[in-house]
Amino acid sequence: MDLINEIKRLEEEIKKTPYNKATEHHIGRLKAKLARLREELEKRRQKKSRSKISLRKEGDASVFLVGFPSVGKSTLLNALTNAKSDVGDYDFTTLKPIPGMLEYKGAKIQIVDIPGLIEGASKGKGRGKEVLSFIRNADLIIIIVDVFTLHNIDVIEKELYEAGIRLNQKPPDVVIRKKDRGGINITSTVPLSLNEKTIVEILKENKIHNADVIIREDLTIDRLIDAIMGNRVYIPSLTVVNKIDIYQPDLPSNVIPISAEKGINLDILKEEIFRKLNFIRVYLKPPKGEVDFEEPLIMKKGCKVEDVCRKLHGDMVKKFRYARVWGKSVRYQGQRVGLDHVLEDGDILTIYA
Ligand SMILES: Nc1nc2c(ncn2[C@@H]2O[C@H](COP(=O)(O)OP(=O)(O)O)[C@@H](O)[C@H]2O)c(=O)[nH]1
Ligand SMILES: [Mg+2]
Repeated sequence: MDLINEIKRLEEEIKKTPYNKATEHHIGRLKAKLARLREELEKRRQKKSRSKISLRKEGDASVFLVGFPSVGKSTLLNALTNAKSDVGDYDFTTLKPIPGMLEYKGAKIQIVDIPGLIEGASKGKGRGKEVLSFIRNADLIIIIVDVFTLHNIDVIEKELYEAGIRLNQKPPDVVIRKKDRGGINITSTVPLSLNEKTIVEILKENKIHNADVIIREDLTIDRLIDAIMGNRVYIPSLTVVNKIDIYQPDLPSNVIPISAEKGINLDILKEEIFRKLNFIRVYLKPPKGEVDFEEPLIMKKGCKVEDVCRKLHGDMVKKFRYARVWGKSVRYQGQRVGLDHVLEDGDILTIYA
């Protein structure tokens, strides 16, 4: 049977089968097979069309605006950055990403207007596959719809999911070590809802017959398959509803209502972008000089003094003697710390080398 029909058949069977303890392993096997066939289809298609979309990433992070035509992507890009993207451009066939730079709290954040996304993209409609594989390069995805098309939030999320893009998820905490013999050995550090038979069947469906498997979360069938396939990307995302100047529908609490044209809530959006990227600002103070409040170093939450040293200079770590910190991360101001010290937003740092 040809691949596309077999995929359809599996999708239908999965939909029809009720999920319970007795059917769990059966569904597991079907889903694993489906994932494998989709992968195969994907590979065949990729041979035909390599993505020709390209972009020079610049700044501390790249944020992609993902939405259907006419929702206001170009308008938002122009409002947030120095870019001049054509508003009301009805040529929806262009695939050229248009970048602009947003400077916020000392961070340089590249915002990219991604045109050309249409429904059915993940199934290969238009040049949807190319667009979706390009979106995998984002550091943050902003899903954008307007007040008339709220239902498209689900549609876009589904397209991204089908393309192997996981939003606001951590990668599954699973290690699979393949071996030559010995069968499948499952160790878990937490109680699992899935039974062992299901896990084994899913692995076997993916031609893994001998392996040590270490599972550190109570995962679902889908996340186990994600772990096995290994080619998923995990990207944070925000959802924005544009054109609230026209009217204000009831909105779920996790979306940001804005008007790109009238400039409503854009400050909130910028702050959310900064927060979602896990950025913190670290201000440097030379041992005998003044604090540089103009240009903070943009680091990630959880970063250590050592990470700052690496960012500043390759051999700073070797020359490092100690550092002093003023700010939220220390108990008393000017505290002496080592390379392992974890910094927080707004900290002032002096490094003694
Ligand atoms: N009322 C209103 N119209 C907007 C807003 N943002 C964009 N538009 C309009 O919506 C249309 C499509 O905008 P555009 O930025 O080209 O959308 P794109 O296709 O997603 O890039 C244009 O006519 C814009 O003027 C907004 O916040 N409010
Ligand atoms: Mg546009």
